Amino acid sequence: MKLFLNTTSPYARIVRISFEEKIGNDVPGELVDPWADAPALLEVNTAARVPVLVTDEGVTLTESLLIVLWLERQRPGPSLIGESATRTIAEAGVAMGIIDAAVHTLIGRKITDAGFDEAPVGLRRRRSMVNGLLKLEQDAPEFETGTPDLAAITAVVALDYVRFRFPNAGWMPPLPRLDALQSRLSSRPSFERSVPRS
Ligand SMILES: N[C@@H](CCC(=O)N[C@@H](CS)C(=O)NCC(=O)O)C(=O)O
Repeated sequence: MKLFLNTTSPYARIVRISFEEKIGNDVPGELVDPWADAPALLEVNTAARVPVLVTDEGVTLTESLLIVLWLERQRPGPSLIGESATRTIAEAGVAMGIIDAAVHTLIGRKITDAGFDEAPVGLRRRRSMVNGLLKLEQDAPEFETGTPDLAAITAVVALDYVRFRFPNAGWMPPLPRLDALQSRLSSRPSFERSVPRS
């Protein structure tokens, strides 16, 4: 089994954390730069994006949440779905909206580096980040002990990624409840090992 990843992708981080929480180890990884069109990555993903999981049978799986779905089927315990599947999936959806908006902003800067963030589409993406974070703050995913569920995992991945990509952003609202969740989870090996770094 092998995971194609880079050290900044929040999508790859969700998969890494999910694996480590389930099986107790980081999944073996191959670092690639998705923007460099590495032949090895193009061979396993026509979309040339990370993450990609190559299973022991040699099947390639793409899309972070589909990989987590596959993992959940392969290894039902401990579950990442938590006590209430509806709540977990609803909250994870909000976190994915934040992650997508942040990643799209970075991509927008690649397309037109002239002020993408302040352009109408850039401002929509910023609104998605702020409103998504505020929604999660209002009803923050819970974690006390045991295995964090997908809602808690994606919320912390989203928060860490926005802070990593937009340090000192004046538009970041105060997020005390999300910060408290982040500090409860950040020392777990799965979160610590995968913290975004350039
Ligand atoms: N929906 C995909 C998104 C994956 C994605 O966009 N990955 C980024 C890295 S954060 C990438 O590889 N981008 C390269 C590109 O868009 O060409 C998932 O959930 O896995």
